[in-house]
Amino acid sequence: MIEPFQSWLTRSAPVAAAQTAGRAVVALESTIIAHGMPYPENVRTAREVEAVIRGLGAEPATIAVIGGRIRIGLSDQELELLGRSGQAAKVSRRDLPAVLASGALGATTVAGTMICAALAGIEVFVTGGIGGVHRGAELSFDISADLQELAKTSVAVVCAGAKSILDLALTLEYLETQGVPVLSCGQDNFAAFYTRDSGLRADYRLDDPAQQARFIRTKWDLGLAGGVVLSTPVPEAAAMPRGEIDAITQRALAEAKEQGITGKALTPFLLARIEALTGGRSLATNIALVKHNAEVGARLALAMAAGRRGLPP
Ligand code: PSU
Ligand code: MN
Repeated sequence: MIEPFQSWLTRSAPVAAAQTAGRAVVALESTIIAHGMPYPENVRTAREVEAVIRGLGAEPATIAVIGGRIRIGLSDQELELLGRSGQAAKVSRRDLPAVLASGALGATTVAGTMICAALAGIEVFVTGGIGGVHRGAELSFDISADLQELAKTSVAVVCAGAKSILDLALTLEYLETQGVPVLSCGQDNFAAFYTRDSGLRADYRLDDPAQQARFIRTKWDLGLAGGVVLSTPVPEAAAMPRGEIDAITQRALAEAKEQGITGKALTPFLLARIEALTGGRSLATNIALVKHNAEVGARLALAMAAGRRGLPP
């Protein structure tokens, strides 16, 4: 039977071929391209991240909404369009029907990408840093829809922790309440995006992709729907000094408050201000961490695919 959602989904030829062959596929988001980094670094990074994944033997599937279709796997020209247009909507769960039905251009967030990846049967998704509980959320109620999506949609999300503009302790509390396991690879603690160590322990440390895959498969085999976070720290050489990034983040947060920036505009504003205030160094860190996440994600996807085929991982 063809499910109704299938008519909204279009896979690129390489992604369709990889899935038919049971090969490893890694989903990638597009908000990071359209709203998370400036042009042309955004498009260059998107292509480099895809190349990292291909180099390890998995197939990248960058996801966006284009021309009234959820597109799974984009061409170079489509990556350019998203990175350059400045017009793409930021598409989370609530926005997906509007942007699809209208035929507008949409860049999917972590939440939006998880929904589309799950519809397309892709189990592993790589981003930079997930959204989370914003600082001062007790007054603003600003909690990223990414966390609710992790609670219900069964996709493994590989990240360098949650973005350090957030309240990371409250983000982990929220994930615990929602039953979302937080795995860490390469260290015991949850990563802090621009820096390696949040000072907060992840739930389980699993460095080996086969072990990560076994954990995730066990969760889903039990019918425990929902995502898994796999955190891995930015490579040492690319990490920002903790004190400096903390001070700059405080400043960017104060500017956002002064200028009344809230809602979906807040995270892109903060990332752009931090980039300006660090003279571009935070962008280099962001690029390095996404590429590293792509390596970890590709290895996980290969282990998941091997497990599906019943091979020793
Ligand atoms: N990771 C990055 N840069 C980004 C994002 C993640 O390195 O821009 C995006 C993701 O799409 C994530 C979004 O879902 O930031 C969070 O936005 P908000 O806080 O409005 O939920
Ligand atoms: Mn928000």
